[in-house]
Amino acid sequence: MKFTLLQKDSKSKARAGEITTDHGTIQTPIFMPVGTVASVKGVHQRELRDDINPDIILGNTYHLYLRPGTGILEEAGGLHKFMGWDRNILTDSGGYQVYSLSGNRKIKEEGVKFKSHIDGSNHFFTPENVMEIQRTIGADIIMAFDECTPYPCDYQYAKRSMHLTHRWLDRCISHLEKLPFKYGYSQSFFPIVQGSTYKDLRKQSAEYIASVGAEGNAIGGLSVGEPAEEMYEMAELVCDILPEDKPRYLMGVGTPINILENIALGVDMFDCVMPTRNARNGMLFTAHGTINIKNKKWENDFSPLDEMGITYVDTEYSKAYLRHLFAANEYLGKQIATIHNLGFYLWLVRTARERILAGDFQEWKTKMVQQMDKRL
Ligand code: PRF
Repeated sequence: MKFTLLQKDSKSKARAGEITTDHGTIQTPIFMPVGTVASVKGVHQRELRDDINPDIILGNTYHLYLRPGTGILEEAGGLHKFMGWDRNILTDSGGYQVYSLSGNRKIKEEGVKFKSHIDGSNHFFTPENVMEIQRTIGADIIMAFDECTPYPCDYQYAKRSMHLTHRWLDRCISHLEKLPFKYGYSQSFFPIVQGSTYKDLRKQSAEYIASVGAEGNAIGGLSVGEPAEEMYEMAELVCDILPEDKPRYLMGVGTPINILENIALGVDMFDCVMPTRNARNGMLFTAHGTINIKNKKWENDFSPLDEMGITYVDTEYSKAYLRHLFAANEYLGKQIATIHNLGFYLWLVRTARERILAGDFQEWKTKMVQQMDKRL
């Protein structure tokens, strides 16, 4: 993997860059649509590629391990072949999903014992077997096995958990060295900064993560319920410590406003279920604020879904039509809303990149944040 920093903004800490892997180039800042179970929910791969056009999507180790399982993925020749996606993929390690989804989890030094959210069966994740699973899934970027602390989290717990995440990181790295790539292309490994909302822990964790010299670095444990200002404060502190010549990935963030604010602090990569999940509930993100398409006020509004026309659904369909599809509980409503939202998120990060390269990112960001902070 190669990361090239193309431009640093003069009025903020925003950066524009390029990551090149064996599956192509990722222009940063980037938003990665979430394809948890080898599917970006509601979007056909062809629409994803041709209409939304992301350079990279995300998959989840936790889900793919439980279903279809590593046997099927290995037999298919890896996740890219299995799902018919030949661009980049990043897999999260399960270090978050195991805490948010599975019941009865038990965290020990050795690893995490958990019950499947699908059938209640017992499983055990360790830094070692999670690296093996991610080798078999075959994503281009794979993540360290960490513990994401909840919010709020008392200082002693956050400190112990951060040290555990660091020890697990050492185990991930030494095990990975013994595991060859499986499918003829390389995989890059990103460690994850933790430390909850404590400045001294965040500093210590960022310094430790930076010291391992990985190809890219991630910030975890944020966007878990803390106020946005606290998230920004932690992200800035960590970005200032992480190496400048490596991509920085803020995990699970966030709203369009969160994304622009964190780009301004030096974050390069984002993922979040919000554009897809909220779409399925009838919430549309636009440059002028959010729309609840189920609202009666759209019943006879025959104007285009979004005048900006970023994706074809924006001009092809009216608000009244989409509202009708949601009222009738038609699958197509969720699909159209998902394409719109992902199109908008990708437009947002692409435009941020253009503005960074053009030198007026800060002015554009201030205007956009103000504009988007509305309910239409
Ligand atoms: N760790 C991992 N994945 C994550 C997170 C984390 O802390 C978060 C936190 N917002 C989202 N996804 N491994």
